Amino acid sequence: MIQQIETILVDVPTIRPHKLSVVTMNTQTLVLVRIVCSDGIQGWGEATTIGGLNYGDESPESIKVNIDTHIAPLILNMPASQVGLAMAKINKIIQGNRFAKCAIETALLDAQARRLGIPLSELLGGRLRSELPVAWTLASGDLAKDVSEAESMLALRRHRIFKLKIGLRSVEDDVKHVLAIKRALGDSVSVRVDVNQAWSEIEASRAIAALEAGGVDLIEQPIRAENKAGMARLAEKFSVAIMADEALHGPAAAFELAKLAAADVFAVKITQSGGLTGACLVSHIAQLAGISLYGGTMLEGAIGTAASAQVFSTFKDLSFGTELFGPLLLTEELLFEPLVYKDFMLQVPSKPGLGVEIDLEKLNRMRRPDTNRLLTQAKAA
Ligand code: MUC
Ligand code: MG
Repeated sequence: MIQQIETILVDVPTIRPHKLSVVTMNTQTLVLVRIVCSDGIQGWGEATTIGGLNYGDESPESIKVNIDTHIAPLILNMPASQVGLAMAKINKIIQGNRFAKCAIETALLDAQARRLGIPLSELLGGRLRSELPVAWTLASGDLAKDVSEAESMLALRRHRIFKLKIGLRSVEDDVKHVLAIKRALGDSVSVRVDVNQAWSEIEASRAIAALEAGGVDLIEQPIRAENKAGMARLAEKFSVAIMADEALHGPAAAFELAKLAAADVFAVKITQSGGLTGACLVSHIAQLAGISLYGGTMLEGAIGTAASAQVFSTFKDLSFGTELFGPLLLTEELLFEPLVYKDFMLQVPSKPGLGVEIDLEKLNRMRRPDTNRLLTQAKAA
């Protein structure tokens, strides 16, 4: 039985300001969910977003209150091992709230996979790979800093794919900045841009032509998410890959984008997809439509990152790699054993469930005080 559901907010400073066109992040608020089952098994999930309400329409606080008030009561006392049934009840009654649903589904699947003694990937069709390429985002906004950050990542053999956050400055300045970085780093690294919807279609046309000529190999969400026809025109016009991110709100949006041929690549995110099974469905739609896949992030901590890795390990095509670097952007580690990044790859955890163990004492010290309850380590059944 599902006995207890707890939502926890943790504010963690970032290692440096992370500048997106929609917000500059100095802190990330992790939204964690813990589900305790009557057999003593616990599952963890995460519903972290970016910049309060700057990026999406669920904030950390709204996710917490909606889970606590509206979602958790629906599934308390339901059988913990019938994850599909619990999620069907939630999906029937609760509109929207994809991030909150993702955290709940992740925690239920984590608990069930632990119960069965298998990695979570094996409940999703089975992993096809045990490590994932990981991009790093250069978002200091400063050319010299971005180049030296990229060089140190290359020297550490941590990342050789770099995504540049642009869209804050003029199109001309952004293009100059990106091409200077591409020239400095050379042909052996992949340089990509994420515009986070900042350009008009006319600006995008002008900029993409220059970026394509300069060797940039992926253009992420250049224009407003709702302008799907515009995305289709850009994808048709340019040979450089155009990727949908903010436009990709789960399977229905994926189907619509595929019908319109509005992207060459999908940035699949577990939260935006409304959960792990939703993310798998998005990947199946992409596969059928001949759209390539990229494993996206909402800059989650280790739990959301491990959950994403479990999902992305099952994708047939993952030709653009992933950006599962969230925990590396944070100043604090909440796992007993951190996720392993080496040789430009993230190792997909192979222990049961998500394959990660939370340091509860540290979490209790760091959580936003909202309750007098302290977490206690549940005894294994
Ligand atoms: C986004 O739009 O992709 C992912 C990496 C990063 O730096 O920001 C996020 C959000
Ligand atoms: Mg993006």
